[in-house]
Amino acid sequence: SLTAEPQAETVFRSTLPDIAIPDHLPLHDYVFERLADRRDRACLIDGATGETLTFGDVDRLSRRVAAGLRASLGVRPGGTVMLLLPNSVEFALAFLACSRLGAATTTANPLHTPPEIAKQAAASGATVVVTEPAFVAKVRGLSGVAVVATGEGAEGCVSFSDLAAVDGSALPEAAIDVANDVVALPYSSGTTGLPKGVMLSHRGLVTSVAQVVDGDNPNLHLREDDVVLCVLPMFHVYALHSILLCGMRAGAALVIMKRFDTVRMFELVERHGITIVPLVLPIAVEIAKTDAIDRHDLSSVRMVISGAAPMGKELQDILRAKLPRAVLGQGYGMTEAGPVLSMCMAFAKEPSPVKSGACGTVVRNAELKIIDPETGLSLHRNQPGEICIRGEQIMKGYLNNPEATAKTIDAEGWLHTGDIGYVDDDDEIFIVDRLKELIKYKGFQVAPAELEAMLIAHPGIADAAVVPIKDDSCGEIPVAFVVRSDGSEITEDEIKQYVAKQVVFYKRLHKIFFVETIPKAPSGKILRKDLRAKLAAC
Ligand code: 4UV
Repeated sequence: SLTAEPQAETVFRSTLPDIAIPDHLPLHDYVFERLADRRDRACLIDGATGETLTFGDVDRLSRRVAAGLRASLGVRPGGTVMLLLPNSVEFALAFLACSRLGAATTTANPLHTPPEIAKQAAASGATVVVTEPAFVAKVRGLSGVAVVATGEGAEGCVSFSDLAAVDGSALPEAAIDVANDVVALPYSSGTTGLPKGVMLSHRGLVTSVAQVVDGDNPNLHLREDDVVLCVLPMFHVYALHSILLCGMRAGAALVIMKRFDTVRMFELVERHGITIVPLVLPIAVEIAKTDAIDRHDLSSVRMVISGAAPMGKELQDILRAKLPRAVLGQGYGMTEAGPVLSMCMAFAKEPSPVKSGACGTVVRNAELKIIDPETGLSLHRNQPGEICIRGEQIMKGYLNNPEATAKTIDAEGWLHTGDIGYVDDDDEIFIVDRLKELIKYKGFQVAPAELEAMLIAHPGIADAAVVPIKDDSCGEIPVAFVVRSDGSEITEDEIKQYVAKQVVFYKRLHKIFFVETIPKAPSGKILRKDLRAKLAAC
């Protein structure tokens, strides 16, 4: 009736009790909190050379790089530095250095094309780009941006080793407002539209790391004697958070691998006694397929974490058989969520049993609900709906984009993920579909809106829509429906090449379907569900 009380919401919480989370420490002080006990322990190991930095080295060098960025390049509190680096020691040092300065780091895939990089550099307000000599040519043309290059011989660049040679002992302590100052600014398209800067504050990231690795019974139990494989790209929030920051906070050592190679990875596991292997679907598929695994001793591995894209029960079962000594489970993250929403409870210090296909239980110190996307009302257990999360860890918002922020975080502070899932009787979360338009190729984000804008800009194309097709090894691949403009005879290959020239490899279109019209709602919104159904039918 009209006078009824509003219905009570069904809110899900961790099965672990809440813990005290430091709300006053900047991110670098939080990850180095126990430095005094760990100075001489291995922190970062370069997989290629075996070169090892201890926690003491990383602390000292990150102070030096901070002092160098400040003195030579004028990086100040509130500034922004872009990291355009593959996995490397320098990535970690530069990230921590910026945190010390009260500056934000915006991370990008070094394989991005120059226009993709230029867009992010301008939108984020970066005044410095740190990159490798091989990628310097991609950023030369950026105006108002100083370029720092690692390694040797990049002409016209500031050398990273010169920055690291600056005396760090006199670095003034930056006054950091932990609740508001942004420390990481990854780009994500979220539930709709183009990639946007996701503002993660010091307090937000500290909370998210603490939610998984802190407390007497941490949800993700990393120990000081753990050795964590870092092959996932640090420029993506999964590795930045759950490998680099969680690993350092827990006092574990990281073995840094620049690019993935199955046999090389097995060799590193043997050489360094790697215990924790975070991966994504395509790596899991490679491991499941290869016989090489039988020629290596991987018995040191005690935990395999999969995240960033769905991993089916079958693949999980194959992996479990190949790595019988390891606990296998999933984490579920989203850049905007800070990033971790849920983590497998079999990874806890006092583990509880989990089911194949589940992507964990909501992290502690947070609330999760499932809502009916039509009515917005919260749903009970076992009923699929949109997953929403609330807590100190979620993003502050999108940079310079209050409208997009308001569409994602509602007035009550709930972040709407655009993922469809349910919570079962044992509090485990299962993701079953995606409400949002985002496509995930090998765990990388592909924003349909970006490709659609590019397609429509071509004179031979009148209209276009980009949707995913499911794929066993990549998860999803982007394909396009295209309406040719009057008189246009543009071909599938021409369109594929036109896009491929402008975008990083994982955004390339794999198939073009020519159609008469793109189905749209009266509001003009593309009816992506209809297109996905059309693909499923053929
Ligand atoms: O914004 P994003 O690219 O973010 C991520 C983050 C993944 C993380 C982070 C920390 C972890 O410890 C970890 O295990 C994983 O991917 O993409 C967000 C979207 O990716 C899908 C889902 O649609 C998100 O909204 N996604 C992420 N994880 C899973 C997933 C999963 N386990 N299963 C299914 N889909």
